Amino acid sequence: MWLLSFILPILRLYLVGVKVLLYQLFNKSFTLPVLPTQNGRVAIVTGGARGMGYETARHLARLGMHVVIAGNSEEEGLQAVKKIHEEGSEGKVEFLFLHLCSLKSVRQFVHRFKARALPLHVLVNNAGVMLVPEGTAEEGFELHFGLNYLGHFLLTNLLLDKLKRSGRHDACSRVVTMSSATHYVGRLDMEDLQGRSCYSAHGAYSQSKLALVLFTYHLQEKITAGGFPVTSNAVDPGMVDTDLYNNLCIPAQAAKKPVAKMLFRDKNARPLSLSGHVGFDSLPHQLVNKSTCQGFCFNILCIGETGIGKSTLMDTLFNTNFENFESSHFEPKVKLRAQTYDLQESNVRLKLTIVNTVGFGDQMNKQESYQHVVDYIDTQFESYLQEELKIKRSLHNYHDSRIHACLYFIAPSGHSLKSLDLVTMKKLDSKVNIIPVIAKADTISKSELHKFKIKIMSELVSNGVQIYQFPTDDETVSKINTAMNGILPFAVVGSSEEVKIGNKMVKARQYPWGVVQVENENHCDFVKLREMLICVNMEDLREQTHTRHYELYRRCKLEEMGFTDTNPESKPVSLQETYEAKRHEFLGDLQRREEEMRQMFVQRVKEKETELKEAERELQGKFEQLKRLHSEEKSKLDEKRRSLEDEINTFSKKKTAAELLQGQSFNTNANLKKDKDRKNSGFM
Ligand SMILES: Nc1nc2c(ncn2[C@@H]2O[C@H](COP(=O)(O)OP(=O)(O)OP(=O)(O)O)[C@@H](O)[C@H]2O)c(=O)[nH]1
Ligand SMILES: [Mg+2]
Repeated sequence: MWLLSFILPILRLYLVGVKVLLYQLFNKSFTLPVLPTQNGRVAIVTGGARGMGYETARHLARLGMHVVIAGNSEEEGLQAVKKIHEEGSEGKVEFLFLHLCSLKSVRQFVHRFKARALPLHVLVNNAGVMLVPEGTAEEGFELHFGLNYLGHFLLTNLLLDKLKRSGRHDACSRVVTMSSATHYVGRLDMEDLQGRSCYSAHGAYSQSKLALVLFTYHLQEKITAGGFPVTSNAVDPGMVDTDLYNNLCIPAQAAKKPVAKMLFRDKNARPLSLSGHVGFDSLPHQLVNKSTCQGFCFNILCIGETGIGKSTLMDTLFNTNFENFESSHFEPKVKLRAQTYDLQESNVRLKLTIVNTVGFGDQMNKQESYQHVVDYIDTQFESYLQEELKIKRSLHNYHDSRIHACLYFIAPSGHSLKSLDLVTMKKLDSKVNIIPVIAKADTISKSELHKFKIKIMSELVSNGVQIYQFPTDDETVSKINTAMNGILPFAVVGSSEEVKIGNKMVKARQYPWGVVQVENENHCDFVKLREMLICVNMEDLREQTHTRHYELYRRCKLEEMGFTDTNPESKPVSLQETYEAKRHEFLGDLQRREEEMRQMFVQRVKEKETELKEAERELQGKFEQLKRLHSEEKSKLDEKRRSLEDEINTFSKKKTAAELLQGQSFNTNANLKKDKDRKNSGFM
């Protein structure tokens, strides 16, 4: 009997072990999925200083989590912390002492952790012992049962309030308990849980793992009943090459190395073992570091009529107060106002640009409303293209102003989309990622909102408007993104006010009849929008902008400039060939135009020559006529002169004769006087 209860657990355990081994050998090997970053979240990993615990802590830290390694060897723990830091992990890592063999130590650990006032999002119950010789924990419990199960049971229960408070319904906190396939063969001996009547290390180990699985299920039931944002999970890691297997029987120990080799090789690659650490496992990390160092940029365009709640939503989304200017309804045309802010969360820097449409929809001519938006988006693409085409490019420090996400604010009319909404979205859907949102969703009832959403989506589909679809090809986010694609457009509420609900201050809008909580998913879709836009799909939005929208702009622009990838016979042409062809075409064109100009010049010269000759002839005629007139005039004058000269001659002659006559008569008179005087003197 004693022998049976000693041997049976051994047989069962090794049988399960062989089964797991065969399963792992003949099934696809595990590849680590790409996980979203976990900045600002906190995890505790028990036994995180080595083995699976260390790998878990390391990966969580890489994802940006603040990781607390809980372990019973300070030296080992601090070394693990140092190693993770040296890898340049994103998150903070620290060590806290925890001896799971002592329930007192568990309480002290929880006390110390709670004193830090940190939230707790993930608790990994990883630490454990396997097949250790008979021994007891501090309070006298059998070692497997005490450490593997009771220690974690107490730890989880003492931290449960923290986990409940830190979780959100869209991002639950988690308890992850490391179990094992051996729980299938575990037997709970309720009469003798400590195995005192007949100790079997194998039986005790299987029992502790079964207890953990039962606890996990029970905890999940309790959480579900209470509606808390926490999940309780049990994990079977399968066969892992760690020190935990050091207590296996000797034949199993001997088989460990070759089995590990078989299990952990990549089936497609030619294996080449490295004799030491080379370091290329840090490649993904180098990429993360580089990106973090450079910082990120994200540009949001808010399109919506004046006063629809654009600025309030932006403030609520980023939990800050951006510079806001109230717009007037009398803008003659739509203006786009861009403001850039440098934000920082953990060690990630984000250059955020918010572009607002000022006066959108206020013009009589609605084309005036959307055309400026289209032009703005194109201008940003053009600037990027110009930078790309420069010989000396500086794209690494170029401020990329291309719009990554366009939040289109739909008025909460409950009726249908306005024609301006449809036209604008249609004009923009090939240029930008459009995410439609129903603004001020607190002003519309729940049933109306439901119908309104359906109406909007059917109108978008029937008008062929392509809005942004959250990507579903990445399996880590496909589930959530598929669900979110189904509830578009998001009905959002924004508020800068905080209202006290219970003992917490929350963002809300307060009305005489009640309070609308912005972050309550029963009240509006704000949390979903924030999650989708910022936490899950920000990188995809950036990528789609570059690979889809900008690519389309670039292609059209280059085609406009005459560049093509293929010639008319659909054969590929290189840039050099295109350049040569263009140059040839240009030179031919130049030559033709030169010839045309030359001929035109000759023609004009001839025309001018004829004109000149004509003018010369005319002038000659005029000259001849003038000459004739002149000679006629001259001969007339000569005639006149001659007659005048004759007259003068005649006159002179007459004058001379007259003078002569006058002279003679004077002389006669003088003689007569002299005679008279003489006579007179003779008488005296
Ligand atoms: N009921 C309700 N009111 C809101 C909401 N969001 C904003 N408001 C109010 O609407 C008014 C206008 O909000 P803004 O955020 O300035 O709107 P805007 O679109 O930025 O306005 P302009 O920039 O001037 O075009 C303010 O009184 C806000 O308090 C909401 O979700 N629900
Ligand atoms: Mg505003």
